[in-house]
Amino acid sequence: MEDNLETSLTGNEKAVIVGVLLPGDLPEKLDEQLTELQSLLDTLGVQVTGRIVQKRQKLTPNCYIGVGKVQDIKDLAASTQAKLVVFDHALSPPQVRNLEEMTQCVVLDRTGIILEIFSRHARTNQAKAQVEIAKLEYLLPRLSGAWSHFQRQRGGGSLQRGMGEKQIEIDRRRARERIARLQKQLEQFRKEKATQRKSRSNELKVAIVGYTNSGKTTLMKGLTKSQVAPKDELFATLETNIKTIDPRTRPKILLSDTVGFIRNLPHGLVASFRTTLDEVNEADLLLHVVDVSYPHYEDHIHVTRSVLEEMGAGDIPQILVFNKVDKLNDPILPRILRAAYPGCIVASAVSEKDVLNVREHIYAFFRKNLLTFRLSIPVDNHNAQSMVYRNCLIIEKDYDEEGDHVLFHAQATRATLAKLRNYIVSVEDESFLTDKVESEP
Ligand SMILES: Nc1nc2c(ncn2[C@@H]2O[C@H](COP(=O)(O)OP(=O)(O)OP(=O)(O)O)[C@@H](O)[C@H]2O)c(=O)[nH]1
Ligand SMILES: [Mg+2]
Repeated sequence: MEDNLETSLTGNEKAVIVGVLLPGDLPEKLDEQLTELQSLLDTLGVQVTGRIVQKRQKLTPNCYIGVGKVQDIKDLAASTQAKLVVFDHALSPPQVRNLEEMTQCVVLDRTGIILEIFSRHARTNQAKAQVEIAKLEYLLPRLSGAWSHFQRQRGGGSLQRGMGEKQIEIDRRRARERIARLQKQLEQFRKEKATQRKSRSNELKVAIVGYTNSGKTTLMKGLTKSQVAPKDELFATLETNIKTIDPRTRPKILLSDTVGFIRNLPHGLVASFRTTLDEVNEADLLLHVVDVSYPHYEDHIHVTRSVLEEMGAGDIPQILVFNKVDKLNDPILPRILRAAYPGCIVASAVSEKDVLNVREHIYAFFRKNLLTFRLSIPVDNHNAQSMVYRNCLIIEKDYDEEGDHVLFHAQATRATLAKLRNYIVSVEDESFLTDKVESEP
């Protein structure tokens, strides 16, 4: 089955990219979007040999753009030896078929390209299953031979049209069966992850989110000093990576880096990446990283916010981190940003000083949300004491006069305090976070 659906590009292809300017669209914006499409293709190793832009009043259902323009595409592709034509918009399966016939090229749309990148970058079984589902769902209605003829073409055969109706039916059925199997597998992963998350319920969780390539992994690396390699590629990270921000803090603060977002992220992908994105949904705080060196960064903010909304994570508190300021060298910009987005951080993820500042903001956020309290725990209750050592920031430890109770003055989240409720002596209003940490005896 998978062989029939194999769409992987070899990496040496040349492509012509196509964008459509509709009434009300700004030409510069389309230009930026095509540049983004070009970097998506670049990530796949596909070389773009030319761009075609058409102004249109409306899109035509049969081949999306005008017939004259299709001829231009065909000529440009032929003169630059491009075998691929990539549209910035989503195309319907019949449109792809018509366009392929007319241009004698393999026609792909943006969704297909994004899926291809995801599929190349998937490393864990979970990510692989998630991508495969999205890809199969995308390909199902397109199983008319368009993709498999690409295979044949790559194999050196001539450009043939279609495969037998019967074969298509068989392939569709097999695709559906495979999707069902993969979904079952994912459900199992989800359950395992939910159990893992439960065991971390006393910890504070920060998820780093943002547009792809905004610098999430770089910031994660700086904040945790871990060796997660950032890459100048779109969708370099597909799995969730979780690390403690500083192993000494109590409660522990866990940081997770995850898959980036993009304009028109295929819906199938958002749905199948639910397991990965669960980490975001359960975070106490989101660090929303924005690449401010991109001229239309506001669009990226908007896209990220709407994907978060779609995932049901729109209400989680967010700190905006305007990243890559070092690339701009604009002394006024930080002030403008702070005025326009109160509470934001302006930073460069490659500057140690800036990363420390981000960390301070995270601590400050939680400081506001921690409770300070006094506990009295029987000396022989090792379970409760160990919970205090693991999950609370201990300000002071003492013994009562008889020496049969340990007295803690400490801070923790509401969830932790709820678990220690039997030992509470008092809860204070004001709270503060210190770096003083006592280690477990
Ligand atoms: N100059 C500069 N480059 C940065 C900064 N932050 C990240 N980069 C670079 O930007 C590129 C993308 O960074 P990543 O950290 O991989 O971005 P990401 O958001 O994790 O990307 P995906 O996982 O692909 O969604 C890398 O080449 C980084 O070295 C910064 O503050 N300044
Ligand atoms: Mg990343």
